Amino acid sequence: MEAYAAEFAVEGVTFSMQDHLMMIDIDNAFASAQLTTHGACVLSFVPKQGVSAGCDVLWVSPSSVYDGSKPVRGGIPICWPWFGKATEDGLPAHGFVRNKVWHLHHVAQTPEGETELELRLASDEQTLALWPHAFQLVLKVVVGQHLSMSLTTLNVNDHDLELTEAFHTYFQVADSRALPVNGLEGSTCLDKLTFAPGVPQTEPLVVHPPIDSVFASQSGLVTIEDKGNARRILVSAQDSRSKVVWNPGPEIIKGFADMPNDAWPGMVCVEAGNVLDDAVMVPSEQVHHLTMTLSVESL
Ligand code: TA6
Repeated sequence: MEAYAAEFAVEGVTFSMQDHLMMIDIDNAFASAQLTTHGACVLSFVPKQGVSAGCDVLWVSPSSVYDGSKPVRGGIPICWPWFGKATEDGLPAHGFVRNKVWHLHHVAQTPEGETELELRLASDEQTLALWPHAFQLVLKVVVGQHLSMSLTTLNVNDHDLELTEAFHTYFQVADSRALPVNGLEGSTCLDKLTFAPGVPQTEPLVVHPPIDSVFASQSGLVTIEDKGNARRILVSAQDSRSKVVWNPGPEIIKGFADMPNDAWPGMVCVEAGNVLDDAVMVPSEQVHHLTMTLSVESL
């Protein structure tokens, strides 16, 4: 922590420890934000202007664990190089990079007063034991009026890489019951709770927890109508062909030790990525970028 503080003496950027995790706090003219190097997870984004001033866009569970044994429950965990359950027993769900400590490579203030950060992770003995491919990952985060994130996968192998991935974003909402999520129309909805065959999504989604659905072949803007906070959250993603919407509801949440039983109405996950059949093929020596921007406007 001291080494980072000495290396990155950038205005409005401070470092601290929460239990075993290193926290990076950002405070600039546009917003405050928090990241942890554990999983390169953005944990908070609070705009300073507009309808969302002072109100976090992201949700973090009050019973999250910060001992490094598992990802923090909330914020924007990175699922990579697979999304969801692993195909082999004994491998972690949602890949392994959300549970690795990333290296902070760069922090700077832009001429406009935004704060940009870059975190990196490369394959090592432990990751090669879980997934036998070398890789380099770069996460760029820009904290400004909007929160922008870009995850770059560099395939350093002499073979192609197939992967699935997602920014598994937990949004804070006033009430997730009957919450409209717009923009999923035209995609194919695959219900992971019923395993029913995919059906075309013809209407704006009305979230009735529990929900755990993949929206395949969806690459457009998605908006969350957070009526109780009088705000619309915009999720804009590039090179993302899938979205996932998740809320455990009152029963499934009881199986999560790191979420209070009554937490489900205050959150919803809307995840941008490439999952299931929307898997990405990264050719040898090539890069792939998954990019997402979160912004907020008045309803
Ligand atoms: O994205 C939805 C989902 O895959 C759900 O099935 C649910 O289990 C959730 O993610 C949380 O997964 P985690 O591995 O973080 O407990």
